[in-house]
Amino acid sequence: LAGGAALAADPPAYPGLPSETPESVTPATDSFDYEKRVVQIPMRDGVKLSTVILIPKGAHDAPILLTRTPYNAAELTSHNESSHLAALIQGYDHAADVIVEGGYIRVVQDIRGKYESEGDYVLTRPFRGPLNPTPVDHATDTWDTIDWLVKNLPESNGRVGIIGISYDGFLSLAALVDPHPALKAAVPMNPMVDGWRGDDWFHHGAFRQQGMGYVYEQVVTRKNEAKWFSSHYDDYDTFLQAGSAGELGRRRGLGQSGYWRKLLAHPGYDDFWQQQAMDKLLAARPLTVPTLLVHSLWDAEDIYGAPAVYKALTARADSAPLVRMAMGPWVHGGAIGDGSFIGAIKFRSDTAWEFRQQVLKPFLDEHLRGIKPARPLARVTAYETGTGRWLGLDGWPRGCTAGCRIQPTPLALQPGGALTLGGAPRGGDAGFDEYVSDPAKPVPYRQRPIRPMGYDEAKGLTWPRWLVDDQREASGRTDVLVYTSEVLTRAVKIAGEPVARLVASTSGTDSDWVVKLIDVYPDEVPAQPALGGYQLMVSGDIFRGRYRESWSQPKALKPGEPLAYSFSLPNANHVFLPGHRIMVQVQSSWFPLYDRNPQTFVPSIFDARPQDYRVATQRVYRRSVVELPVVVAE
Ligand code: PG9
Repeated sequence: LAGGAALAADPPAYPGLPSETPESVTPATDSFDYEKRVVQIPMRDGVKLSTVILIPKGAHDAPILLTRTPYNAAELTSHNESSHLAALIQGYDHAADVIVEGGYIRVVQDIRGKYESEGDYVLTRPFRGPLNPTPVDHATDTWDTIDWLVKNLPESNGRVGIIGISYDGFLSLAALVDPHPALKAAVPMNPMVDGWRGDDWFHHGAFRQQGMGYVYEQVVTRKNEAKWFSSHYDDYDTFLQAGSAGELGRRRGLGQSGYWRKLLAHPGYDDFWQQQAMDKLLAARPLTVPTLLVHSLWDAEDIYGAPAVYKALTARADSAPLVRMAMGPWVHGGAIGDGSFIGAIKFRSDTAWEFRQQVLKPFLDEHLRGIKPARPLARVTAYETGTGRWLGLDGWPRGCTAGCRIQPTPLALQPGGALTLGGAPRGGDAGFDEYVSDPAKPVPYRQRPIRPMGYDEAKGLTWPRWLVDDQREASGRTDVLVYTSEVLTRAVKIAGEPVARLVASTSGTDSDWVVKLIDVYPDEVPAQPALGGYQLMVSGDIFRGRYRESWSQPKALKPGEPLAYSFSLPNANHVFLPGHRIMVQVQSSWFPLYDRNPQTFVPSIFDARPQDYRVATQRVYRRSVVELPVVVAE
């Protein structure tokens, strides 16, 4: 013991064999093609935000490209340790090729309360107003940051762009609210826009419970050090065993997260959600900054956001001319990666590279570098899935540049699992198909075992691509209704949001309805055998029955009564090719991505007790249709 005490107070020195570790180390950066500066930028309330600035060596008159993030600026600016800027920024949240080719000064900042920045963190902090009584928000923080950058970077040309994916796409939208005059371009990619209607937290009121781990890690510590833990290899078991999302939250100590308490308090579409929906906020003011929205057609996280903002902004004559949108066949964030395939689905080319070179680069060149594009960028650049070609359109939704229009056309659910496009339902109004929805055996949303949300193919975390999973498993279940068309003899193109118009009853007092629109490949596809009979979902969504009459005031359903449900499915720009068939699947759970509806009306499904979960008999009536936005010649 005495020896140990001496050791602590007076560490031994061995002059004959001194330590090889210096007191501090200075990286040798002479060969680097960039200079890295890490600065603390003061905000108007005195809080300092940590900001990493990467300046190409020898830069002058260089434009600045800013990303604001809660995901660790230091890590996002060191994807690889390298003397080359391109390697450093190879990954989230960069379009490395465009940034390096354009000579941009790349700036990535920790938002307040995260990682090296001071201040408090509030997840998707609302704007100043009833939900945020402080003098600061993401609009003021972006303004203060840009002001500092243009005054303190002599290498810059004074023009700033903001870019980011998902949360950072939301932050790019936030920059548009009272923007700094030096902000000349914004590129919100897959932005989170409305957490209730169809982005991260709910879809039409059904809670996306696999995001609970995100809430925990993101909120309970500044540096995401406390980790959500697994209890089962298969998330299906984890969530089923816990019962309700509320109960799982209790078991994991999630109540320590302020954001979780907000989710529990706001299951419906109340002021909390409406007042922070970015499309609504941006529609209330003229847009003054050229904006390129980027949308992924198979976005597993924010499939609602970008087109909703496009719609809101273009509804204003003063904002519309400044808005552009690109939509591609990508997963969430896929526009910065390899866009030649998603899982088994291959495209004809690297669509993400094409977007970056032909849309993103000229857009940024024009607004940040003053280079006029060879030809003006189309209002909307949309990839047509099925055929595999890019279309330049003058708006969205549009079927073509000229000579066509969109005709809403009913896809009718017919007896015997038939499906017909156009024409009336057969078999009389009273006909229906029936299934039993058992909350003890909810329909898995993908093949089990179902791993958590995560982006690591090498570790089997394939969450981002689940929307292109083969739907064959589901179509074989007795609790999934399946309707299939004849083999198509001519192509059917859709552009826009399909609308599910169900007439359905439940024997319970609450119910979820999932509607999936599927492209069924030919029985055999010799060029890629695994695609023979593949059931590719091109659009699909869930609706929580209690919100049938009002999204903010849930109401019990009348048992056994055929009731009308109408809800939009995500945008598609797809051609069902000759030789393919169209399929619709209807089911009442999509588990464990969405929490189970107990099928008994309770005040909040977060608090449903085990005895509330009851088997229900579901009937889908013949009057039900999926209305397709079919493109027809004029
Ligand atoms: N979809 C993620 C997210 C955005 C906003 C809030 C919470 C989560 C993201 O990828 O950033």
